[in-house]
Amino acid sequence: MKEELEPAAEQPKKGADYGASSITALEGLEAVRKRPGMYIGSTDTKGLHHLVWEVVDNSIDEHLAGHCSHIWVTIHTDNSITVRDNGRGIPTDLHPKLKKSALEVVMTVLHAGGKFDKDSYKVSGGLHGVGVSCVNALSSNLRAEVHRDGKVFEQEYSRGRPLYDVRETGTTKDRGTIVTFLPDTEIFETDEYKFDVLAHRLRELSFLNKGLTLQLTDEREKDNGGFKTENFYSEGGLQEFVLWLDEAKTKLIEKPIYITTNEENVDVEVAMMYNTSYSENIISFVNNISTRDGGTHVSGFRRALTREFKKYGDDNGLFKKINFTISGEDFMEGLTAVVSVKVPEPQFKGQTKGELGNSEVTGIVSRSVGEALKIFLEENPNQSKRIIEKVVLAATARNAARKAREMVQRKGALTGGGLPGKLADCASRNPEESEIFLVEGDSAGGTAKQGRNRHTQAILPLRGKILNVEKALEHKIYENEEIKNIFTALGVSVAENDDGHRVLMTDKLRYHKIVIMCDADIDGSHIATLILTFFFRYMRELVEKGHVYIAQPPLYLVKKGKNQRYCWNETERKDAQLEFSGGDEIDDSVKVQRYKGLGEMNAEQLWETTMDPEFRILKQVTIDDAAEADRMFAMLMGDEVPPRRAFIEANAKYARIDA
Ligand code: 0RA
Repeated sequence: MKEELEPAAEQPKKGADYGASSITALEGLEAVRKRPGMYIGSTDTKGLHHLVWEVVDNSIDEHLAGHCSHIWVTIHTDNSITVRDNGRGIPTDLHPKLKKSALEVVMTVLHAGGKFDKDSYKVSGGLHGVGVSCVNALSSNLRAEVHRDGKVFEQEYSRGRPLYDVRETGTTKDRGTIVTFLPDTEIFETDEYKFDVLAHRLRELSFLNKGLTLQLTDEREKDNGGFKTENFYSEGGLQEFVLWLDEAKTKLIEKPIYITTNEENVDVEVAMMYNTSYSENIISFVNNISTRDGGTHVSGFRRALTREFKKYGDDNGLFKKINFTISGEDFMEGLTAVVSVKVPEPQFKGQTKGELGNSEVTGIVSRSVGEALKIFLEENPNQSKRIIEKVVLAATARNAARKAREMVQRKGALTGGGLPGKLADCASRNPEESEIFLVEGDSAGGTAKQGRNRHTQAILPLRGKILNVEKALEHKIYENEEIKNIFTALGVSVAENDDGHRVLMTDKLRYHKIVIMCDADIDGSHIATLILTFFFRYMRELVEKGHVYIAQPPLYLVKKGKNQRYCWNETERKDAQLEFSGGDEIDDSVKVQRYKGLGEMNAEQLWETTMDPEFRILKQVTIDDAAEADRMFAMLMGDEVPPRRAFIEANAKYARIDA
């Protein structure tokens, strides 16, 4: 989960005619600069990173066409980026109609990139794929260098306009394309590249394109004498992807079930793994692009999985003892799968275009997965039994959970919608203006009750550490006092549809802002993480809709004479201390109060700093990458200790421990 909002990407219309004049090219690039959001989604940090993916996508296409084995990405100190590949190099010969170097055309005409090479199997970039010319238009400076036919060529551009004609600068034994660009600060709200964001996607690309080496270097950071560098390479492709996703989970079967086929020009690659957890984690890609809402490829996968395991269980009498139905969802508990298809002409559906629409893909995936599963089931009777036993357990647990839920929900209804006794509700009945603070501990809860705006702010104190839902069976969750209180206070309930899928009923949600408010110490962070784990696993929809926030209480109060200021970090504290001592040296008799607990503030202070909508800082919780979030929650809250230890050791340097 991240704390950023991501607007839906709008897609440009398929662009300029290839025979168009150079005037049209400039107009095209002007259009990109006028409405950048239309082309790259947004001009925030997401759009900034998108520029890198546009260029990398072209190199990946070279890999898919069988001509490129390495891609190097470098972040320079000025936040410019270089993407280098060892592909064929962008052609530099004269374009017959435009009388210009093909390189210049690729760099200055919208959507020109792939049109030189119609026969090659070009599939990447289905969703973005607006072309490297967009990156050029949105860069204050871009330099392209091509190594091809033993020669080096170059051209530079400013905001998309060539600074000189393509020129030959020397000879070379290499092959490939080098693009260096500096994002235009007139366009982008931020210019800072994040190593982790780039690393995450490059790792994903290495799993999706086995055999391709991707290297990321950050010249802003020194590491062991050199620059910080990470290499991504996967021999096993999706098999290694699922093992990486499941790093913190306990395996139920020995190794991933792996499927690759090609039918009707559609490449299907699937890897799946069962673990002992209770969650399902299916992620999917079309032409290397994540389809977060699934689509026909995922439907085909689910259909085959349910069909083959159900048949196997029935044929071998493994469902005999149970007196309730097994539903589709039960086969997905503890399943981690990556479904990746390469489709020549993908159709993306849905508001955020995150869903594959091509109907022919359902049958293709269903057939290939079905056949592979038949073979697995035949050849691995012991592991197959283990999976079916897990399915039966999931069905049993689902029935127990339903009973527990019905009990709780009926009771709630009988006591007249009975809100929890601990809840100090707000007066407003308009969810849009109403907020609920989930507060760590009764004492801070008391302070918050005194300090709040009674009209719009409700307070629900939570007792100490809530249940770790990562390790608990579902019915335990509905029986847990604190969690029951959260459900009833929010007015949210759970129902089950025909295939056993749990659906969160949010139409009666009583507050549009749900604010987690914990102490600024280690225990507080732990409690916030427990609450977030609960929301991620059981109320994910509320997170996805942007209803969940984390309050940010101040860490310090700096006082001198009549001056006093709340500070949220070290820099602010030092600045305040310096300012109050007249801009000279820090005067240590300057009083600094360190807040660790919410309880150290009185009601007025808590209101002023943390609850007052005019002044407070709230962090909105969003899910940037569900698979990454799943991995992280399993790592932090799950059964396996060694991965957690490794994670803590690797990240200890970022932690600040002050007693
Ligand atoms: C057009 C045609 C060909 C390759 C490329 C573009 C190309 C573009 C980029 C962008 C980054 N790296 C790239 N590598 C190649 C085909 C060239 C041929 O047929 O030889």
